[in-house]
Amino acid sequence: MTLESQLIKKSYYQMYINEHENLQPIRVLGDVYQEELQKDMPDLTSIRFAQGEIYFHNRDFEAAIFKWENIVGELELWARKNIADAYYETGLLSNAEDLYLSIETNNPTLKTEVALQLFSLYIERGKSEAAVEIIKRTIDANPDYPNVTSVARAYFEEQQDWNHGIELALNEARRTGSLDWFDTVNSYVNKGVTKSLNPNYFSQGLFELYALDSQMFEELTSSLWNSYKSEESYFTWLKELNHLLLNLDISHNNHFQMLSALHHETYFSLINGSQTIKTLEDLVPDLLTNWLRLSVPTHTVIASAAVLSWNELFPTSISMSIVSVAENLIGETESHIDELEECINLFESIIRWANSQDMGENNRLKWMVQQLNDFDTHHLMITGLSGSGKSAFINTILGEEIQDSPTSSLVMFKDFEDLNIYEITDQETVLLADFVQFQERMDRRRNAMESIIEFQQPFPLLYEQKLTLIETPGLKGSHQDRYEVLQYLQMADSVLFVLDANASFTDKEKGILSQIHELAPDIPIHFLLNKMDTIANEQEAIRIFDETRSRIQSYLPEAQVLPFSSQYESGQQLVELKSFIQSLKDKRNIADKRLAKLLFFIRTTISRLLQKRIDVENQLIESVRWNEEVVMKLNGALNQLKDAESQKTKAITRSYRAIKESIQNKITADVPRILQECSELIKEDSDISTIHLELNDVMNTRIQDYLEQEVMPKYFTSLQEWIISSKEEFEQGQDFLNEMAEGLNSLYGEERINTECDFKVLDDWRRDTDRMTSRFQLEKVNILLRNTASQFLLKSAGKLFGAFSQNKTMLYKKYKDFVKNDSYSEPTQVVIERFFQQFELFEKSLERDITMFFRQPMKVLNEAIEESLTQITTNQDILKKMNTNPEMFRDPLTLFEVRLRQFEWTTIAGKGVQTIY
Ligand SMILES: Nc1nc2c(ncn2[C@@H]2O[C@H](COP(=O)(O)OP(=O)(O)OP(=O)(O)O)[C@@H](O)[C@H]2O)c(=O)[nH]1
Ligand SMILES: [Mg+2]
Repeated sequence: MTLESQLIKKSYYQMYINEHENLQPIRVLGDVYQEELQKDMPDLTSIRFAQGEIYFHNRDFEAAIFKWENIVGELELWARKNIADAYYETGLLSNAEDLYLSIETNNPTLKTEVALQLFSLYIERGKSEAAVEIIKRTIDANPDYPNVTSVARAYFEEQQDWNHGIELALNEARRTGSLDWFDTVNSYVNKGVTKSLNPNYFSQGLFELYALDSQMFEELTSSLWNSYKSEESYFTWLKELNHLLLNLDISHNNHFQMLSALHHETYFSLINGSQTIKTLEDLVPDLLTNWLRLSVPTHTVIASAAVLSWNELFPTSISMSIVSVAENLIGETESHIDELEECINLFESIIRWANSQDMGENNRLKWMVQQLNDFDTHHLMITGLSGSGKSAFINTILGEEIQDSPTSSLVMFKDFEDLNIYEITDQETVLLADFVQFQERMDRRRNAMESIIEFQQPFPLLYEQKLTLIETPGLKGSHQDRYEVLQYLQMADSVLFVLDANASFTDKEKGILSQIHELAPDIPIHFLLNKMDTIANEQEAIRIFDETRSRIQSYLPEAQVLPFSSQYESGQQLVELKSFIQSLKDKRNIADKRLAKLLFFIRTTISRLLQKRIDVENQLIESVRWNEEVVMKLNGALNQLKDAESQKTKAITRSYRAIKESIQNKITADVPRILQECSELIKEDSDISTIHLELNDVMNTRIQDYLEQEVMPKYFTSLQEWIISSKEEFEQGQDFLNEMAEGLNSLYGEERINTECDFKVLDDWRRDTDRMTSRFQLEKVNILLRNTASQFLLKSAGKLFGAFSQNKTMLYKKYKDFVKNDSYSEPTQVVIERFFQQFELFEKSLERDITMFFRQPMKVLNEAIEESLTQITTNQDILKKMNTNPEMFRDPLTLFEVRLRQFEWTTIAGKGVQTIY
């Protein structure tokens, strides 16, 4: 044992014991002590030090401290450490700490021992920061010292101090190259405690690990990959990883199963449409390069296909050498994927995405893909010119009168245990109630090509022949066929073209056939020479058949021709038909061909969606333009309406005022006369002193009578006339508005603007005028008793008259003159005022009433303007969004195309199956 380890273990005293093993150590040292004392210059230091150890071991700490206290020289610092240990043991932690800290030494062992003691002490005292600090310092200074790193690791793990734990593990792994430490790192990663670290934290370590052990490298890299998957730093990780892998020398002998699978999975999730191309451009080329470099055999084809398809859509993004590796590998290697399933997945993800983009309504397409995915039956499409007898043929072979009128939409006949008839449109699949409903649908001509009928029923022949029939409406021989009937061509595995024996294989039919061939060169076409019964005799029939067949075969050498008549009931015909059907069925692998068709549908779907997007944008632009036009017109209409309203208000109120004025004029003319006429009542014997009072009463009565009997009826009649003329005004206004609404509605294409005015206003007026003119009571007017100067004079005169009767005659005359000649302008005014008083409110509300009349159209126009304006802003917003981020839409479609190309590479290029464009 070295001196240092003795000091560490406090077994320094052993060197005194050696030959005295039988004696008590304390005794042995006691003897040595006595011996030393005998010397001239005794040195008791080492003995005291050793004695201290023994007391310490015997837990006599006080004695131990006493022994160690005065030690100087080489052992002094160890002695101080031991004293601190003793304090530690007795629980005097603070004293212990102070002492440990006071030890300043360059001896690494002592330093480390002190540090380890302090570390434990800090832990015990709960000073975790200090504990971490001291242990880290110790690891830095002396990592190889026994237990230092393991103590630290245990502590960090116990404290769940993962950051320090990882730091320690990774540093130690790198420092020592020990796989155990790498394994520790791996276990931390799997625990999920490294997620928050920047991915580049591990790069150098991984790089070094690769050189040490590629299996461990794969394991740790995969763990890290999985741990970063749902983190924000995921893309940073992928970049870091790309970079790392590119810098490694990876040979094909390495089988990185996990990494290959992760590349596979990551690549597909990256291109699922949720990322922009811009983001992917930075990542995918390197990811694919690395994938191909480390792919395991089961992934080789798909990785190669991924490289090739990505490189096709983003040329030069992947290095030439990798592309040519991919080209070589793809031809040589067997693909291990279930292409069909993947293909259906791709199709479904496109449809899902389309739905999420409000581009749904793909039900018909979905149905078609479903049909293609059913490999159990051969799809025979029966087509031909209208009236060639397709339906009759189908009726004959199915043994039922299913159709008797021209066929209006595509019908698929399938053998099934029950009768189910579905109508499939872009929006939905509807189960038709019964056969009658089916026939109704078939009779309906309009838009029939927009829907498909699936007719399920037990059909023994179809069951036996494993056949599904697709009947098309008659072809027209025009370019329209291509967009209507022939859009479904890819549903067919082969085509049976029905000819009428009376006019077979005409130029029109040849035209159609070349269209079919152009659209689907891969689909075999055969012929049914129908209506053979109509040919006069057998010889002629044979001639026609031979001639037609040779004409057909000179055009389509592979085509077969079968003579047929739905009029024949012979079993022979059916037997021939069955063997004919048998021979139609293509021998080639149906799955491969259907796959090509599915890829065709996916390609069409992608381009349709792109087109749809353009259509949407154009519709939005058009809608904005249209709404702007509408707003302009509506504003014009609104202004006209306002003009009409103010013009009508003016006209109606003016004519009302005119009536009022004429009545006023009448009263102004009549009342003074009536009053003047009252002068007749003044007689010579009238009591001059009271006559004015009597006169005043009479005058009021006469005016009352006048107003009630003469003015009011006249006023009433005028008002009725006025209402009639107002009605005319209103009707005129209504006519004008109706015309305006018609113009606007033709713009809308529907009865959108209703400008019905509120004629109830007139009823209200009628009722009000009736009520107001039915009775009138004039509040008494002070005509002769007014306080004007002349009145006053009269009154005083009255008093005088009484006193001086001799002047009576003269005064009477004068008074009479006065009554007869007075202008009565003031009382007349009062009468007018009182008369019109009750009409005041009515007059005042006229304007408001007229506004009420126009209220509805006003409201309708304002609402329509508001609606159009809202639509303009909404659409402009959508357009703006579409145009600021066009890649949001285009990118996913581009990525779908990448995936499509990939399948084409894996399936078609690999197997020599033709692509359909
Ligand atoms: N004599 C005779 N008449 C037939 C034969 N097949 C069909 N027809 C008649 O030809 C006419 C048209 O027959 P369909 O079966 O409706 O013809 P289609 O090709 O289905 O017509 P579209 O649905 O309009 O394209 C009907 O009047 C049938 O009765 C046949 O083999 N012999
Ligand atoms: Mg038909």
